[in-house]
Amino acid sequence: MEDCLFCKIAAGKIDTDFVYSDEKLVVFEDINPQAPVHLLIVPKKHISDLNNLEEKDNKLIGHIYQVAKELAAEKNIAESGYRIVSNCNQDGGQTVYHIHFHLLGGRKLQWPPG
Ligand code: IU
Repeated sequence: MEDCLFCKIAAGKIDTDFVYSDEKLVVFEDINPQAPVHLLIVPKKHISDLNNLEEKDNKLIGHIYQVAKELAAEKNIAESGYRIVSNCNQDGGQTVYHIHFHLLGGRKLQWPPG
């Protein structure tokens, strides 16, 4: 996807400090953090949103949660708690149409979300 911002970031075409990266995904700090810890976990594969997730992506999604868990421990929020969020479409608050997972923590998060 040539015009996709997160594809470009994941491919290293836009200068970005990665907190973590491997062959399947990259992780970087959200440009507009909503919590003391706010990381974006972004697969290298272009999937526009959760509605377009396929069965063959299940292993990737499992890997994303494993990496999220490890990063939460590294950021010292594993014990206090944290949240993984993937917004889908307009009502879900999605603004970037390349699937991603917000890892939020470092403060008491409200529920229900706004
Ligand atoms: P959303 O769930 O699609 O709204 O999440 C997109 C996030 O990407 C949002 O939190 C933005 O602050 C963030 N972001 C970014 O980190 N860097 C960018 O260049 C852009 C958006 I555009």
